[in-house]
Amino acid sequence: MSTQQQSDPRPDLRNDWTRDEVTDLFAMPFNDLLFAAQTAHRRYFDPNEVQQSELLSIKTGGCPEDCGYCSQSAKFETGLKASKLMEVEKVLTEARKAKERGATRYCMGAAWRSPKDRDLDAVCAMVEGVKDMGMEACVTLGMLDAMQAKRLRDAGLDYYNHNIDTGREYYTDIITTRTFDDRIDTLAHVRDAGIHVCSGGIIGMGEEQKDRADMLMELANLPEHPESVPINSLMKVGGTPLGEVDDLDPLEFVRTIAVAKIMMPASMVRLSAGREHMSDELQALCFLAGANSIFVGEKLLTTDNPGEDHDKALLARLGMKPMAAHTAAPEVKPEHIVPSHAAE
Ligand code: SAM
Ligand code: DTB
Ligand code: SF4
Repeated sequence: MSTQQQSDPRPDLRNDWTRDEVTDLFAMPFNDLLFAAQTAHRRYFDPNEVQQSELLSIKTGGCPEDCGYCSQSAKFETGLKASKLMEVEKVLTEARKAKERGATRYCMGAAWRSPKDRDLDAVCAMVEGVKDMGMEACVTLGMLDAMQAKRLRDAGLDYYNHNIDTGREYYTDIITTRTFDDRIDTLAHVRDAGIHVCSGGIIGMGEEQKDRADMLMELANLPEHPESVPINSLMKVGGTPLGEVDDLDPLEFVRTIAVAKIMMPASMVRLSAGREHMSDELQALCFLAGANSIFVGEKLLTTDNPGEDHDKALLARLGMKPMAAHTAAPEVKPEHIVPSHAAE
């Protein structure tokens, strides 16, 4: 056997998923699906570790986009008070508190369609300040062009969050002010600049299972898998078009996490928005399905999150520990390296 054959350590990272294959994953018996997802997860990660990020809305509300789920769109009456971009020092004071609470990554979100150049100066200063504290920095600012992505990279940005939100076909039911391909273009600029990609979507927006399958297929078939895949459960916001949508079966949410992990096993799958309304038992199932990253703290951007005390107790009950900060892609664990022909 040649060294070449033996040394392909990540034969399960595919970018050629078909809709039929993903449909078949969703159709698996629940126990088989969770077993497959947990097995895939253990090839790359310690199953008892969870990465913790904290979020801050650095520019809230008044957004010109019409994302049908969002409290911050100026198109809907949600009762949210809009505010302008926070001062750099105020953001860094909040970041310091997050670090003391145990966050290893600080994520700053702005309700923009895309950032203006003078705003980007301030955001770059925030990124530099967060990095100086020894945390990873993540921002989500809307659409970026290639130059803006390079500026953020030069400031030391580790991750850029930009969600595709749902499948390509359902996208136009949710957002009309930009296209699905606009999102894909920004992801390419982020990747080309050398920033880690954080991209996922929202479950429970009235979509069908095929839309969830399409969303995961789009993410997994990008030239490289996003390093971080946030799966949000819709936080229903009164006044938005999705404020009264029917609840989705929570086990279907778990299924979506499991399918994401099987398709993108080396990626961190983030159990994102919606934990506030989930039981501890449901969250435990999400971890079993391969989620290994959460947002901590009392607030997400504008909606509630379980808070420090509850999360500490939950992780203690599950014997889970915080993951140390690291930005490199995980290597497959040595005991799991298989000759490439064995994966065919
Ligand atoms: N304006 C930027 C953008 O859209 O890319 C950044 C901020 S935006 C609030 C970040 C992401 O949060 C969205 O892409 C969406 O996936 C998620 N999100 C927003 N509102 C949500 C809600 N009500 N429930 C669940 N996820 C939500
Ligand atoms: C992501 O996928 N989820 C986070 C983060 N990326 C920026 C945001 C969730 C927002 C939930 C609604 C709110 O708090 O406004
Ligand atoms: Fe604006 Fe982002 Fe909310 Fe869409 S999700 S309305 S782009 S803040």
